[in-house]
Amino acid sequence: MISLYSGEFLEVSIKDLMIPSERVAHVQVGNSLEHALLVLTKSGYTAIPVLDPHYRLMGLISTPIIMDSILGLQRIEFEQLERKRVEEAMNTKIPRINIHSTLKSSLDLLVDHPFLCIEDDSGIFEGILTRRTVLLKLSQQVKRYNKK
Ligand code: 4BW
Repeated sequence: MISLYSGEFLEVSIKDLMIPSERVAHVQVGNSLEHALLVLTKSGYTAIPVLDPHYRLMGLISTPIIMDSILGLQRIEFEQLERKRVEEAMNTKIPRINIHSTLKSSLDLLVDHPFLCIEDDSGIFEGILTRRTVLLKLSQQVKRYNKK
């Protein structure tokens, strides 16, 4: 049996696992949907954070959200991509975690979300915690345990 209560895993600081904001693809609230689609396509990610000009986390934008927001009754209205702003389409109901929290408080959220956005105490975006990073950490832990 692996004891996940060993402070080595569950008590790991989010700060030590996160992808820092400067390495996270993101868009701003005032950007057009066309720009957001460009960033999503170029980065290869399905969903990315939306920030305000002060680097505060406002929501998430994804390719399915963009496509849905330009879907007309008869056709996809591509001309809307240029007109519509990210803030009109983004998902604002997203889980947020504090930079001072531990992995323990984030595990349940990662079941339903491929990544979690991390904020500091004043709501400034600090980075993301992805499923990949957490699974990688767990895998290292299991290998270490098996060697003992
Ligand atoms: O461009 C990519 N590079 C790498 N190294 N891996 C990628 C890339 N695109 C996809 N992946 C892999 C990752 O394992 O596919 C998984 C699902 O991607 P997603 O969700 O559906 O675009 C990736 O899993 P993950 O690393 O655990 O990341 C989970 C989600 O976190 C991604 C994406 O929405 C977001 N994300 C990850 N790194 C990001 C990011 N968003 C913006 N910038 C980043 N640097």
